[in-house]
Amino acid sequence: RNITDEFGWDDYHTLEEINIWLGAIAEQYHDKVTLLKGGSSYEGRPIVGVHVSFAPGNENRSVFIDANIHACEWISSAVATYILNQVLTSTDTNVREVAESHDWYVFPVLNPDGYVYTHLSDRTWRKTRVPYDDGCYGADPNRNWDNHFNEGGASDDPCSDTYAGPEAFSEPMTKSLSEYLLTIGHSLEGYISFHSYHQALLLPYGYTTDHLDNYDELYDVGLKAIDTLSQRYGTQYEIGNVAELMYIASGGSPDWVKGTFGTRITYTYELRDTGKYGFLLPAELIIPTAEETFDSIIRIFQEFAKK
Ligand code: ING
Ligand code: ZN
Repeated sequence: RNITDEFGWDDYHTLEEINIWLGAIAEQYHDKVTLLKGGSSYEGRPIVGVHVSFAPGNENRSVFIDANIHACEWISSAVATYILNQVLTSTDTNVREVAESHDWYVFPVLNPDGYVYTHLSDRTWRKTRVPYDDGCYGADPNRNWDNHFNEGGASDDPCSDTYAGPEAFSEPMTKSLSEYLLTIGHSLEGYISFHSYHQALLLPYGYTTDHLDNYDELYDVGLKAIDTLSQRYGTQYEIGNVAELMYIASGGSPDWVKGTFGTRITYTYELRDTGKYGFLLPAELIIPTAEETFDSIIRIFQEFAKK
């Protein structure tokens, strides 16, 4: 029996279930999949991911996918694992073409301490679990990266949900993951980060409304991607850079990746929905959300393959 069938996407999974599944995938596809530790958290949990490679020579067309940097955004890791499964098992020829012409790094849960906390104590917890002043915990791991750190859209208050942290990379999770990224970043063609919720496809930057060097091509391909996304269930997405479409937010992971490596294809998804359920998106919406998102991911890499 195929391990991927036992995992399933009709319910959300615990950190332990996700990590066991990743390990099983690495065993089942041992010639293609390598289990990775991308760093570790304050409470000592590994940040587990996988590297998928179908052919030697694909290294320079690598795509890094991460999710659940924010603990409560459960749909994000469900979509990331769905994508990983499709990359390995889909029999669709268009999917196979994109999947096998790239290397894939997939890290479904960047913030394991926070994720565990959302399962045990507070379903809407967002941040890390590092203890700070006033009995408050955690910095916002998407405000803690060393790129225009705390230059707007972040808080100095440890009790705030967007607390930047005492300094850039104060959080073991962002620090250790950034160190891992430095070892592979030069080879990345794509960096895709999953968040929820807003139904938006976001471009860097968050720290400034200035447009990045390849804004036009990312916007152009992004429009095609959200058109493809809408075709399956009619889900409407917005597109724009973080600072213009959402709000100023400095110290985010996409800004750091773009700023450090210049990664050409850099998108952040704000997945379903637009607020009806918010972070508590019902489990029966995982598969539709994942399907439409995966459709759009394939479109992005098809379009860039033509460029
Ligand atoms: N949204 C993101 C946040 O951290 C974002 C938006 C993306 C900011 C990329 C900066 C960079 O606020 C959610 N929902 O977390
Ligand atoms: Zn988020």
